[in-house]
Amino acid sequence: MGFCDDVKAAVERITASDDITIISHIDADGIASEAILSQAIARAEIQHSSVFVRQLEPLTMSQVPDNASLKIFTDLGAGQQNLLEERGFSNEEILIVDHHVSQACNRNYQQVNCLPYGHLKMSAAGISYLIAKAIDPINTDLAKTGIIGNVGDMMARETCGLVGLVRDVIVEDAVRHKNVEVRRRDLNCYGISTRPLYLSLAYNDDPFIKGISNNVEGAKQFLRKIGIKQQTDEGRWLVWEEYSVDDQRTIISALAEQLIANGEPINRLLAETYHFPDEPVRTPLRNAQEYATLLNACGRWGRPQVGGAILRGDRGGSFREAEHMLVNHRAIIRDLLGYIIDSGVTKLEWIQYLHVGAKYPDTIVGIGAGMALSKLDNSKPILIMCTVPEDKNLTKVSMRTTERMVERGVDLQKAIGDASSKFGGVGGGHRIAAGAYIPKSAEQEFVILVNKILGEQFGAKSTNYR
Ligand SMILES: [Mn+2]
Repeated sequence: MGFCDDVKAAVERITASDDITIISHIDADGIASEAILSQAIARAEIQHSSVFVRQLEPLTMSQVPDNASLKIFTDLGAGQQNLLEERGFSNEEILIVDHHVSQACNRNYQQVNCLPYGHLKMSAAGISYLIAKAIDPINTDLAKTGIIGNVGDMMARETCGLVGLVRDVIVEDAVRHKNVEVRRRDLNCYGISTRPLYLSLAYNDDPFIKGISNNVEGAKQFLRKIGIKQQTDEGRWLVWEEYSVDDQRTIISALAEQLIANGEPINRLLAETYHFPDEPVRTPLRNAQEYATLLNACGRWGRPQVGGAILRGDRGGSFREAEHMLVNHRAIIRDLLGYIIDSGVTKLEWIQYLHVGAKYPDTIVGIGAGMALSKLDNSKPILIMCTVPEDKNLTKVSMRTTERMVERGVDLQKAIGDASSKFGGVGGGHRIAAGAYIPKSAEQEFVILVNKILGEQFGAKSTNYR
């Protein structure tokens, strides 16, 4: 059995089903995977519905419906098969479409996973596309979405372009379908459709170009010096994709010279990029990288369905909503930061905590917690709770501390993991930043337990520390 056989077997399962539930992840790859599979399934006239989850763990499993449908897990599931087993799912109910490492499990759930076959540079959207195409060749229009998912999952980053099966099959299908244009030797730089060129260059540090990377004024001067027009006659800043091929060549050679002058390699200056000629110019929809960022913004704000609607062609309300989430990202975090400072935290002996309710999405709360810590007493780790929109019985907990506290023995991943397991939850993260889902009814007990564990961690390292 090879990877292709697994794809074929999945197609047989799907086309033999009369009701399907897709359970997918809320990042760009998960949103793209869901969009590809659900469109292919809809075109095959099979009844279906979709659920998005932030992660698959004991307390979020209840979002997976308990019905007779075939459950297709995309971009997740491979590493959580014991959870599916605990939930009592039989082999007949489950199909896993994933590119993450598999977890050993007593039940042998059917899976399409590229990883064991050595396809390391393929994301779940890539596998989903191969399945969609095998369901019906009419689905090659979805190759574009497959590319967005793969690029969103960083499959093109290391190799400066997509490689392997994704390059040979999905990109080629998309080019034949004419909704994707490949530029083989384009500038390896983010923001080519929406950012003024000098900002694109200044914000880019791969490769790091001395005098330009992290140097907004330097980037502007560099373009001026080589005689590149930066603004339209009306004063609007030009973006990379608006420049003529000649101008682009001039800029790339000048950048290469700059790298060589500094004794730096030029191998990462160019990359293969994926452009979408059928999308409106100067929008994030024009290239795979920025499109994926837009989808990630939707997921981060708890609105993956908005990203899905855009992938299905909505250029009205959904696109405007996604752009708002993308553009106002910083403003909303600032707002959250202000809210944390204004409402104030409750201090216990070893931690400080706050509940922000439903005011902010749980995906943002961790970022706000980290920023708030720099404005508060940072000798105590901060713990922030918020409600989970999909499940009113759940609370999301985020914790942050500083490098100095980690040196003193603080391990938030362990603290939050140990504490949440007492209440049936699972914690994850790192020593310096961690999060968990807990039952809403356990909030107070949880906070007290985390405080106690943190006290032990501080105590174990230095009994004198106060
Ligand atoms: Mn993925």
